[in-house]
Amino acid sequence: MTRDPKRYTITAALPYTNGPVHIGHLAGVYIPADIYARFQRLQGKDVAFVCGSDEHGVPITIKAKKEGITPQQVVDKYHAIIKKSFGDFGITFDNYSRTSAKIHHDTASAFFKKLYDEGKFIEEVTEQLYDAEADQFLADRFIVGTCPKCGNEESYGDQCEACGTSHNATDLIQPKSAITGAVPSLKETRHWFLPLNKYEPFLKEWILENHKKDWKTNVYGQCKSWIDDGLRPRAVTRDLDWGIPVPIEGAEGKVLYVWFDAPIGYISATKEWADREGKDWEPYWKDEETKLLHFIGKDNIVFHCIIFPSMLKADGSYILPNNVPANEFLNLEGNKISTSKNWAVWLHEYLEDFPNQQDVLRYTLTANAPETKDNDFTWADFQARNNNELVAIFGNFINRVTVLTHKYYDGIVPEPSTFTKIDEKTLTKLKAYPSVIESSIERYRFREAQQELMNVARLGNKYLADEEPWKTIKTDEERTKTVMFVALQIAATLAVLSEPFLPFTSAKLKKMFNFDGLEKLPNWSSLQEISPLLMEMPLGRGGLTIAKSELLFSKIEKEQIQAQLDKLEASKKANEAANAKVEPQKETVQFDDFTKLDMRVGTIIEAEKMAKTKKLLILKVDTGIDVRTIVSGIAESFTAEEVIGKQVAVLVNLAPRALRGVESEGMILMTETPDGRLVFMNPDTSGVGNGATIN
Ligand code: B3M
Ligand code: ZN
Repeated sequence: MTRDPKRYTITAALPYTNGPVHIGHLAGVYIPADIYARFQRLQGKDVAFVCGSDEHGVPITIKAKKEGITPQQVVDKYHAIIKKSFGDFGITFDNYSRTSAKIHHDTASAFFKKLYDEGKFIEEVTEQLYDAEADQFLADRFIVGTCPKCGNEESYGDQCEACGTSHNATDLIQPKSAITGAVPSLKETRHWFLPLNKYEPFLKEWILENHKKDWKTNVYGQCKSWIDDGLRPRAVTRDLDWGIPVPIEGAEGKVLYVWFDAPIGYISATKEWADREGKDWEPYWKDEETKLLHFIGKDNIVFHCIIFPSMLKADGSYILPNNVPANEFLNLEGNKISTSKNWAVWLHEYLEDFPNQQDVLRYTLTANAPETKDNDFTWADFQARNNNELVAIFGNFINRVTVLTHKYYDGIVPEPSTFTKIDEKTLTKLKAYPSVIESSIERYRFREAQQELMNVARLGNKYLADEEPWKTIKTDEERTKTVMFVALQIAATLAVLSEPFLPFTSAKLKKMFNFDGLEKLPNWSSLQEISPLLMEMPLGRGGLTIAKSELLFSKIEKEQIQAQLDKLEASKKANEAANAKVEPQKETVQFDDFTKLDMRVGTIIEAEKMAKTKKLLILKVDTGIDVRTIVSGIAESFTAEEVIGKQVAVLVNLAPRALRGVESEGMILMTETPDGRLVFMNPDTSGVGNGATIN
């Protein structure tokens, strides 16, 4: 694109609707996309910023099975949570849609149908694993078996999580259906494939030749390696009962592959928005003067750079993305963020613990954005960024300016007199920032852009420290007015420039500076053209009144950070417990065998450690039948004093046996925590007397 685009279509990856969103999503995709969209709007550009919930695909059906609800119930639940989180964090989608919406089903079906009618697919019958018991073909995630590489017995069909290798489901040793446990068989099934190999010449020219310079190296590198490896036809349909039905005859029980329908979701979301706004959606997808951008995470590169563009090309009426600024991954405290392991900072939970502090998280995530490599989020860094940067630099500057303006001038912006060299230099520097930040944003370097924003606040702090209005006020009133005027220019500029990064703070600042009362509202471009800002404003000259400073940022204490670390530790523990190896089930017993066991409720009335042993306690237990001696191997988990008075479950008809010379007449039933601590099997037995039978 050589000249200024006429409009922008900005897409952000559609999150899978099988869980809430966390900081990794925000840092990798939604914050950079939002900064970009806000920035363009601030310049008066025509923007369609679209996203929506990705509600199809196997992970959703798995989640539904796990929770015993329908896939629709799963997506309804998480769509609402995700949508709210985005709103809460100020992600300014023009439309947040969902792929279960009718408009999307229609759009995706029509897209498929057109390619089908034009003969763009190849049809092929292949053999796939089939679960006869469940009467369904098994998606990769529904097959478990032994990994041929490392021997992990719980490898998935497509990938082994233990050693990380990806393989074909048919490579697994002893594959089993995750649905019924049955051994799957191979069965023929018909599917439609997009022959990616045919698009190789196009992709080579479009990416390898034309986008070598302007695409990020991580994105370009992945594309190149895919293309160099040679592209093969890719199935765009699946045997599944959740998704968009394949809209042709003879395809019953088949749906569009989720990665075929999801990117079309960007188009449906644009249509839905255009309908609502009374606009025409087509120029946003079909006019060459539109700049189309996909913001995604690195695991989605192939879909957005190879497959979706080939689909668009196959259709022939669409434009192609101008850029796909994919980010790497954000880790959390040194470990990979994981929804299933609950190793994450969930956005809705963050807001419960840090209400109204969206900008602190936005700021930290941008400062640490995984733009060129994976990065780590730590709570210590979060605290430091807040306390040392937002509070100490940004907040401090604004606070000093507004407090002094109120103290000296009752909040009215003073008229400046003559500018000194330093004033001129400072204002010249200030004037340069909008284009410096703009250049970083236009190259998708959001960390750098935000650093420059902070440099504006630093410029202000340095100016105040050097010019010391709190000293000159005693000796030179005219000079003080000029200094405060210049400092206010910097503060007002911050109000505008911070909008893409710290939208909540920016809104507070604009309110404080009464921008609403200005005849001509300052925007990004005006900062470069007409500056100093307020000087050009009628109200500025006439004495614009500013409000008293609102608290922008407050210090985060170490207790708050510790609480977050404790929360993570707890989820690590819970996760370990959940993953503890479960003993395989023993051989079947008949009911008669079971009824031979006589188990009773009893109470431990005496206990003493058996001399010269580590594990054994000698207990006297009131079984309701009698009081008897039981020797129990629990001394590593309990002291004798602790167990006295405990009501427990006892197997009373176990043949007596002597342990270290003491005859034991029964057994106390116990279980064990994952870290080996014994626990009594005495769920709530209040009101139950000794001797009550357990069965
Ligand atoms: N649902 C995958 C993901 O969240 C995904 C993106 C779709 S974008 C069209 O990684
Ligand atoms: Zn493996």
